[in-house]
Amino acid sequence: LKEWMSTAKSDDMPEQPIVLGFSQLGTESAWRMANTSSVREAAKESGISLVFKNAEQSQEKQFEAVREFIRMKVDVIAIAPVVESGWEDTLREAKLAGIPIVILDRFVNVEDTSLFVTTIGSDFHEEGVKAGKYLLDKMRNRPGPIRIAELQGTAGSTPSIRRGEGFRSMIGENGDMIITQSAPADFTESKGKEVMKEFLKAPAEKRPHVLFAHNDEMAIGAIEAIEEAGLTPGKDIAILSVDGSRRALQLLAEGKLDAVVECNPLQGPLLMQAAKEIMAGRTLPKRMVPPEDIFTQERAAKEVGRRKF
Ligand code: GZL
Repeated sequence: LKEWMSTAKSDDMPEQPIVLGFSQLGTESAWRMANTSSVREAAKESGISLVFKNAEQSQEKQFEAVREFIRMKVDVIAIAPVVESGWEDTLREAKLAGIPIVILDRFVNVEDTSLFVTTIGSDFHEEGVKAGKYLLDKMRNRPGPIRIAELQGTAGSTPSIRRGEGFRSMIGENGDMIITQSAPADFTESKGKEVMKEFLKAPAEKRPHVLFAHNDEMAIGAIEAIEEAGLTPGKDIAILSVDGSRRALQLLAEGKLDAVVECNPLQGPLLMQAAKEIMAGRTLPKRMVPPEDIFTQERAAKEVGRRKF
């Protein structure tokens, strides 16, 4: 009877919830806040116990968070890495502790890809290509030279590197389109405004015809700078952005933005599924990419109400 009780007890006992340690990189944009909400909600729905740490854009704080998760002996660690480089040692510590790692959103640049189980995130190069394709199409009948300003995201981050590459791969061949000004603005509204103000100090004949902003916050900051300079966004300067937040879709409907490339933040369910599969001992694909679109002015009014962030 005693033995039966012990097996019966263990069968009936509710499984220990999976403990997932998540190092989120910051709170810099609506996209990031939606990404955090998606992870929190999906953890709750999945019965996964989430230990959440916000690194406020500091890679050092992300290293500390991973070390804390190792001390806590969590089951799985997820990281949204603020920049791609410098991750080998931290990931190796987790591997040596026998804790599997999922890379979320942005990527890590490591030789040994066995240091993480899978990456869940957008194809940022394709997002840049979409922006470039849209611009080529919009400008096809306009005589060159067309001067382009670019607000890059956080220097060294995957979306900033790859969106820039994708965009250039499209407009590079077209000699009429020249990126005359380009600088990082950290994916924030305030920095986007500050850097755009600098761009607009150029003499009128050097002023950009087009702005490519690597996310909505920087585009919104740039619009403020453009209007404060007495110029009309969407008329004097055509603006392309990435993410697809409600604020951006509203500006798209008002004609202040020309196109917004979608970048999907709702990765929570995919992350929880990955954690469960890892704990069940199943192997996962090395890469999982959410579906994404591009929004133009024609569709803006209809789409703005559907945005979840
Ligand atoms: C992209 C994500 C970027 C968003 C920005 O997946 O890493 O970081 O485009 C956010 O809004 O700051």
